[in-house]
Amino acid sequence: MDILNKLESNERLSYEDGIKLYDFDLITLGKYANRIREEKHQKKTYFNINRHINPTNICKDVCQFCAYSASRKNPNQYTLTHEEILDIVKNSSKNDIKEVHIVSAHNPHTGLQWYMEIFQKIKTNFPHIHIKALTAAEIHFLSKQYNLNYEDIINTMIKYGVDSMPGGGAEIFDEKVRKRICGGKVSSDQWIEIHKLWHEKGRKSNATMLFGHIETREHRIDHMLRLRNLQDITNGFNAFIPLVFQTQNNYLKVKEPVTAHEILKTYAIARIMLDNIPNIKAYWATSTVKLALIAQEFGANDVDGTIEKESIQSAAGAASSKGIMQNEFIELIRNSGFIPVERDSIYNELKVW
Ligand code: V47
Repeated sequence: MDILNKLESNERLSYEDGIKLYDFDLITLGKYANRIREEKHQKKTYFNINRHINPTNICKDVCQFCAYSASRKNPNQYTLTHEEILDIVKNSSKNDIKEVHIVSAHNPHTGLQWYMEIFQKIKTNFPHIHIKALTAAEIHFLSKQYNLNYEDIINTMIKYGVDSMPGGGAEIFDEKVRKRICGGKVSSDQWIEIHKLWHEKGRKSNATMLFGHIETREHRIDHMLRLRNLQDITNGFNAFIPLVFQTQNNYLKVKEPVTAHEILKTYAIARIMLDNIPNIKAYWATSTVKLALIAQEFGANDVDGTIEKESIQSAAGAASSKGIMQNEFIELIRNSGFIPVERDSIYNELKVW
């Protein structure tokens, strides 16, 4: 059966089909991606009110794409105290945040308790706030550093109050590309294994893909299909988040940022290929707000959150360091013809605007 017939009859597409999709013109891709989006979510676009916190930038790994971790490119090391983190949460709770998204570098000096106890302190003081924390890359780092297995770390996270896992650290699963851009940290199979274990505890997580650097279209499709395979088994992913590579202050010599055209194609293809992941998130911090809004017509049904402070992508050039105001977000979604829906971290609808 040819791809158009498969698309018309909502049939699952193969790896080869996925690659061929990139040869389709953008408008045709958008038509099919939007049809799936509307079947699943109609005109609703999800966002949340959240706060990103990055407690330390001291990292034992040197990922070539990273401008955030303290290294030659960023000599300003920091590690927040638990009191400072609690102050941040206290201030942000005045803005009615529903989630803290806590992701750190791989700091070998702090101790496991520093990583874990902050979750307990946040939960005790702000029990209504969802804690989305620790990427699979951090879990892998902690397991190696403290000689514990993944399940020990995951059980500790749950005990200390982590509710869900963010999708970071996935980068690109292709082993050759991975070796070049982030050799030494969590491997692709380990990333998948950690999310599988987390899902088996009945918990939800997200999955990212960093694209627009040295990977090819084939690597992107391979990445998506590895996620689709796991989702068939666990159904634990809430959202797929294609992260657009930001080119500044890092070790990858990518001169030309990926084009808007290619970004929209990638969102649309993700929507089509990932038939079992309900939400495709156009993370505005990496796509820009304007493109995230257009992505709503190319399969994306989520634009992430208000964030308040963003340090990872903005270090590499993204205009996201101060987050976005809730009212502005709502107006932008509405003015682009979609229905803004505030969600919680696991996609329960909180308010239709
Ligand atoms: O894994 C690092 C990426 C990720 C760059 O789960 C870069 O809801 C672009 O995973 N250009 C961390 N990206 C952020 C992340 C995330 C963000 C928002 C929501 C969720 C979620 C997860 O940031 C890393 C890495 O792939 N990153 N450097 C860069 N130069």
